[in-house]
Amino acid sequence: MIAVGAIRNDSDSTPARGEWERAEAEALYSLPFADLMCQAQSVHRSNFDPNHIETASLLSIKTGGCPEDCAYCSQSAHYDTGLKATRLMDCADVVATAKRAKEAGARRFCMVAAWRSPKDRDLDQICDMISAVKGLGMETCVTLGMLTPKQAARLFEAGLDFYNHNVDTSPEFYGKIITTRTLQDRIDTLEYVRQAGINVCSGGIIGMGERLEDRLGMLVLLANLRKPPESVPINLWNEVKGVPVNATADRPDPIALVRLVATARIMMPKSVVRLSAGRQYMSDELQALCFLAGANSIFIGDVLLTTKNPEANRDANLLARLGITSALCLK
Ligand code: SAM
Ligand code: DTB
Ligand code: SF4
Repeated sequence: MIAVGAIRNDSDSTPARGEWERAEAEALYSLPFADLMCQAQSVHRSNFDPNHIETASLLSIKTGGCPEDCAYCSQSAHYDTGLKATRLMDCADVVATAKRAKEAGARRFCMVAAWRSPKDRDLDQICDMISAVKGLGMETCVTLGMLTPKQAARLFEAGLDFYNHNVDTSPEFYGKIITTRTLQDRIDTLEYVRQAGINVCSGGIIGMGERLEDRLGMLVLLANLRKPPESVPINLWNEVKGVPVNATADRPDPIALVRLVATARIMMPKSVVRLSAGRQYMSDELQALCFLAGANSIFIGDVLLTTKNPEANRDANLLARLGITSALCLK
């Protein structure tokens, strides 16, 4: 078992502070809006080009029938969501989809499997997919569930750039959302990924009925990892029918989302913060405020995995009006 923040002196210098207290996160989050935005924008400008965002595209390479019980997810076999489970896609089909995503403006291609953890024989196919997608000149990301250190090393050898594995929520709320694997299981996988030399992508979801303390607790957890993740996806829960979250969730106040993004930016200054699921519910103005607050990555494409994303033209149009550059082009 690996403790959160157990090893602080790794070889690369970590500019993030790494020892955030929940009260500090609360104090930042509660600043007058203009002060919070000013601080977030200043941190953002010191670390990134504020007029550029990263574009990533998702593909569900193995959909549904998942043995985990994540209470928000359409793909869990524990709930009747009406989703048809599929087998692992062929490598050629994955590469053809990646090629189309590249042509549509995606720089990174994220291949996602609804698994608790990959079987070693599946990993052969996954490694082939990673090498082939990398061969197209795209950055690669996979999300396959929990890994062993050996599996992480194999993915690194195949040329994997990023591994996505979310902490999802705060330590306190976690047990209300997932019972089939622990938060520590997830933290262990993140550490194996880090030790293998792969960049870490980890974030979570808001809008599942959690409290503000849980949202900030999630940011504290991420910022205090041995090294903060290189990518931090912030997902707004995308509604799916038939899962337990349905009954409890209220969509978060838009200003609360902007405050959370700004707080994430300040707490993890070097991380790319991705405005992930849930953009379909957001106005252009809300997304613009999130970019001002320091979000600098989005998923593009009309679908995420099983739910909707804004259409390509709407995204291209928004970015053009904001003068934000990306690999996404206006059709
Ligand atoms: N099975 C793998 C795992 O859980 O690590 C990978 C796939 S899972 C779909 C990846 C992440 O997507 C989850 O950890 C969760 O944060 C996010 N996610 C899943 N369903 C979502 C939904 N309905 N709305 C927003 N985010 C969601
Ligand atoms: C992440 O944090 N968000 C992506 C990616 N990592 C794998 C997934 C979003 C899924 C949204 C729900 C769906 O489309 O099924
Ligand atoms: Fe399975 Fe991942 Fe969905 Fe959880 S989030 S049910 S592990 S696909």
